[in-house]
Parts: sequence; C-alpha cells; structure tokens
Amino acid sequence: MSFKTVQTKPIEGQKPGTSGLRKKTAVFRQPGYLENFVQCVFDGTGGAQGKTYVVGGDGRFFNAEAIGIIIRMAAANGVARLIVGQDGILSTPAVSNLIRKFKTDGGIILSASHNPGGETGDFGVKFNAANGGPAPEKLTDAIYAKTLDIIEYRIADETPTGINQIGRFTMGDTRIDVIDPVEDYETLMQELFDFDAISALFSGGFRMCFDAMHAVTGPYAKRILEDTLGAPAGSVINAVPSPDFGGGHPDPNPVWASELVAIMGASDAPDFGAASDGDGDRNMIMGKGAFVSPSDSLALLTAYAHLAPAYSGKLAGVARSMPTSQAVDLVAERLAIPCFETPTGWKFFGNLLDAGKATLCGEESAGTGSNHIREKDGLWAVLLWLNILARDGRDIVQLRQDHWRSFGRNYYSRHDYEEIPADAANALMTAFRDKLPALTGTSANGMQVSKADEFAYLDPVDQSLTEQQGVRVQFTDGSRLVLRLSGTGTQGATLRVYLERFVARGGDHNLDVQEALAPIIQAAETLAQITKFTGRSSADVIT
Ligand code: G16
Repeated sequence: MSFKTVQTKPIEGQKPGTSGLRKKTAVFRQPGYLENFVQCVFDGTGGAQGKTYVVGGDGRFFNAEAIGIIIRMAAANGVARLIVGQDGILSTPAVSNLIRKFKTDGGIILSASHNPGGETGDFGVKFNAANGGPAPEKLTDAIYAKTLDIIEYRIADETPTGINQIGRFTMGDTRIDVIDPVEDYETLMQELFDFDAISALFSGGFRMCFDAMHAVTGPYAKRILEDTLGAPAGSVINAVPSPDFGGGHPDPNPVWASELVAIMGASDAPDFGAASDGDGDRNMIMGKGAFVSPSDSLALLTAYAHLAPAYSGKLAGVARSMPTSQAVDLVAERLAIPCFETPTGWKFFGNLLDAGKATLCGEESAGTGSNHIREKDGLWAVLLWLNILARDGRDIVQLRQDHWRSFGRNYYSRHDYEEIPADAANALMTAFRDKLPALTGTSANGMQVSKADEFAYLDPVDQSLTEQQGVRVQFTDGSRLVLRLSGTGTQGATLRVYLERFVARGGDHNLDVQEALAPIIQAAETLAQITKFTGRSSADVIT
C-alpha cells in the first residue's frame, strides 16, 4: 500500500452552508475539489490520525466514487477504523445512530439531501461530530478556515474494492468494516416503538403507502414496514435507490411527492401516506386526501408521543426552528414543558438534546426527530405516527381535526422564490431589514404590526450568539410573516417567505390554506416588495 502527498491550492467557495458543503455534481468532480475539502475536514477537526469515522451516502451519482476517494484519504491520513455502509449506502439518520452506537469520532455523509441528483444535479459532503449531529458552526468555521490555506492532501494510490460486500478489509493500518446499512437502525427503532401494536394494526387491515422517492429510505422502509411489521407487499413505492432519483426531485412535499398525493387523493386511498427525501432525514405525512403540514405534525407528535414506549414519561421539552409555526408552542404550554426557538438548521438542536433540555424537535422544512439520535429522522417520524395511530384508534384526519378544535389552528405555508440573482435577494433583505425599526405599531394590509425584528439566537447551553437568522413581523392577531434566504441552494439565491395565521378555538379550521393566508401574503408583498426586487409575480414552489 503506497500513499502520496499531493500539492494543491485553495479552491474558492468551500464554505459549508445550512447543512454541509453543497454544489453542483460537476463542481465536486473537478480534480482535487473533493480531496481538498476532505483533507480540510480532517485537519479542521484536529487531524484524522488514530480516529474512527462512519462513512456513507444516499447513493446519488458520484456517491461510490467519492466513498472510494474518502477511504483512500482516510488510510493515508492514519485513520484507525472506518465503518462504511454496504455499497456506500447509509441514510443520514443511520449515520448519526452508528456514530453514537460505536462511539466514533464522527462521520462523513455524502448527500445533497432533497436536492436533485445525477450528473447535472447536486452533490454534497457533510461532517457530523462525535455526538452524531451536524458539525456546529465553530467546527464548520474551522474547516472553512483550512480550505483557505490548504497546500497539500494525502491519499492512497490504490482504489478499495471491498465496499460491495459485508465484511472487513484493511488499507495500510486502516481497518474498514463494511456493514448492513439497515440492521443497527432497525434495532434502534424496535427499542423506541411498540412494534407489536403496529403489526396488529397492519394485520387488522390498515393500509399505508410510503413513497421512498427512488432514494435511500427504500431499503430501510421495505425491511422495517413490509418485512418486519407486516405492511402488505407494495406498501413501499419507488423503493429502489437510483443515482438520479429516477429523474425526480426527492423532496417530500405536496409539489414533488405528487405521486403520493395522487394515491392519497384517490377514492380507494390507503389510511396513511408518507414520504422521505434523498438522504432519509425528512418526512411528509398524509391522511386520506389530506396533507399534514410539518408544523402540525410536530405539534400532534408532541401531544401524543406518550403513546410510544420511548416517550411515555414526561418530555423534557420541545424545540422548533424559528420559521416553524407556533402550533407546537401551544401543546408545550399545555404540557407545561419548555419550548425552544432556534435558527434554521438541525445543528442548532444539538446542544439542547445533549443537555437534556429537549426531547422532540422539528422544522417546517419537513424535519422531525428526537433525542434518539442527533439528526432529523424521516422513518422515525413515520413509525411514531404509526405507533400513535395503532394505540389511539382514531384516523389521522380525525385526530388532527380534534387537535385543532382543542388548540386552535395555525394556518401555515411557505412560498419559495428560487434561483433569483444573489444581488437582488440581498438588496431585498437589506431594504426590509432597514424598515424594521419603524414598523411596530403601523398597519399593513389592515393588520397591526405588534413586533418586527431580526432573529438572533443565544444558545442557552454554550451561550454562543448566532445573528441575522431571518426577518420577522408579528401581527396583533397572532399572524406572522418571516423572510430569510435559504442556506442549501446551489444556484443563485432562494428567498423563503413563511406565512402563518392563527385561528383560535371555535373558529373556522377548514378554510383553504392559501385563502386563509391571503391577507398575510399581501402584507408580505407590501412590506418586502418581492415583485419589485425579484421581478417575479408569484412564488416558484408553494408548500
Ligand atoms: C437542511 C437542514 C435543515 C434546514 C433545511 C432547510 O435540511 O438540515 O435543518 O431546515 O436544510 O434549510 P434552508 O432553508 O437554509 O434551505 P436538509 O434535509 O437539506 O439537510
């Protein structure tokens, strides 16, 4: 086994965003691009000598090649042991679990999550720390700093050939364990949930459809839902992962998961529908003809989590990202538990989970999870829902209706303006930010502004301060408007407009969502002048 040191130069733009480094696949395939970044991950986290890492990805185009490069670099950098999913496949939640279970020094995940894959799609690399969670900002800052003055990387000459078979091989002093990607994850799920109750639900005739969107959860869902729990064969659709996700966009929302939406809208729809994304950390939940918004799902899961064995005691607390609707706040208040509001990005939940301050966390962007790992977890959310439905007995649509009757409904939607020029997006945000101090007390589209500010987060555990995390306008009737720029896009800028309107108990909870939100949509246009700055008269994606 021979290793070499390759001279290199800094490559511009290797700054990790909301969730790792995401770029066009073609950018990652440029000579030295991946190698530079991986060397900086090793160097920026204190060196790789003697360490143990988990490595896996969502199977998108370039996954296998990238895993090969990472194994060669790990061997040349003196890594003691790598745990790699067979064929280089591991879902993001599975990586988080393996890091924690085997107490490794961290893990490298190859994915651009819900972004499309393929030669012309996106690719990504994310480092997760020893707690199993996405690297916190101090680590990503240290990695980025290394990318600015890197001069060389180390790599083995030989390409590993053993990752397609479960077993063990070595490269130099590095031991590589190739494992079944599903086994340890399934064991964890069995510890958390009442599998007997869910099996009984299926044997009683309950039907579901899980859309794996040609992405990584296919093998996980098939094994757990169909083989172990007894869901009828065919309950999991699009179950074979493909390098370009079957040409689709593996983002589980009503726009991109249109096949599931059609199935759940048919007259013979199954009782329950769900989907997950490219790397398996997001989820979408549906009942017959009904989309359960991620914010409502978080609120309902918080209200009924006690029906699952792992959450039968009192929850320590709950956390949501700032733009997520305030529906869960109402549940937390009734349960008398704290509710934390964090910036967008799962990494901000890590400290709260590690400190035992929160048990459940969730985001409007289809992420829900708990203290079982340090990532959001798509299949976990599906299993928690199944556990609740099995124990409660009500149908999911009825359960949600009863919830609104008891707590009121937070109508919610997100409008995305994609691939707008970065200059225009920044100008819009700057102009809006400048208006904030004068907004309180004024009215927009007939609604009174009670508060207008830019969200900054003081982490209650390590006291770190994160600023400029979204501009928000609160109205006196409980409605809310939030604007921020996405940190996960790979082309231009994406403006996200988050809209929320609260209708209290006794009000009409069955309005069309966009109609219910019309006054706030109009207020967003008046205050932020979206059409003027972006040249767009409507959003590209409305979820
Ligand atoms: C990532 C983060 C999430 C975040 C989402 C959207 O998800 O892990 O915490 O909510 O991006 O971020 P943005 O609004 O900045 O695009 P994923 O599933 O893409 O890893």
